[in-house]
Amino acid sequence: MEPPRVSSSSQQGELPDSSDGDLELSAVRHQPEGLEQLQAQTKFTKKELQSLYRGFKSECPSGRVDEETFTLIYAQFFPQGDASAYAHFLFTAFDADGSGALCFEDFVIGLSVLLRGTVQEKLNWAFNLYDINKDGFITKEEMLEIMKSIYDMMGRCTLPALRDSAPAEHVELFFQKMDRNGDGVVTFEEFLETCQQDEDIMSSMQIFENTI
Ligand SMILES: [Ca+2]
Ligand SMILES: [Ca+2]
Ligand SMILES: [Ca+2]
Repeated sequence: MEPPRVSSSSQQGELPDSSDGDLELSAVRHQPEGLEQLQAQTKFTKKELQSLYRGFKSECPSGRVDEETFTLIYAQFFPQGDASAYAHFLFTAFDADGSGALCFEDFVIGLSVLLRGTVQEKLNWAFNLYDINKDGFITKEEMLEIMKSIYDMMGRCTLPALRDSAPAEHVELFFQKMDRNGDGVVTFEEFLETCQQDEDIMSSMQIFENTI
């Protein structure tokens, strides 16, 4: 593959230095136009983006992470449980363009929301994660799948009081609060309104944040 040379770009001089020729070529191929755009799309500075990019490329020289690799990496953080189901939902949420692979942009755009986003942006991201079929509504079935995957991932030993019914109870509680008009589904408006008014839910969102 022929790396396009963007010799006229003044940004080229600011690319991360690297003794690894391959990495440098990839950086040249990837960064010049992407970097400006990513600065606009995220809340990271150019320096932060460059540093994130170096980390990404050293972990993932191809510049793409498929779901299998993502799951393997993610599962290492939860050796006591089975993280594969939750990793799938996370992968889908990060893969905003639905390409089936995570590129650097997918990662930093997601990370920017999760680390630097406003409450509303974070909640929007969470809603999208819970809305498995992306139709704009969270159903009980979707919420149950997510809850089960989180409980599976945590493993039984870390939550000693855990019972088999716990995910379903968690979902019932969630719906009692969230489904404000009682039609059986939760819209983003309901989700947002409830979360912003309810400190319990905001703190239970920690479960979610801690598992990212
Ligand atoms: Ca993608
Ligand atoms: Ca849905
Ligand atoms: Ca509703």
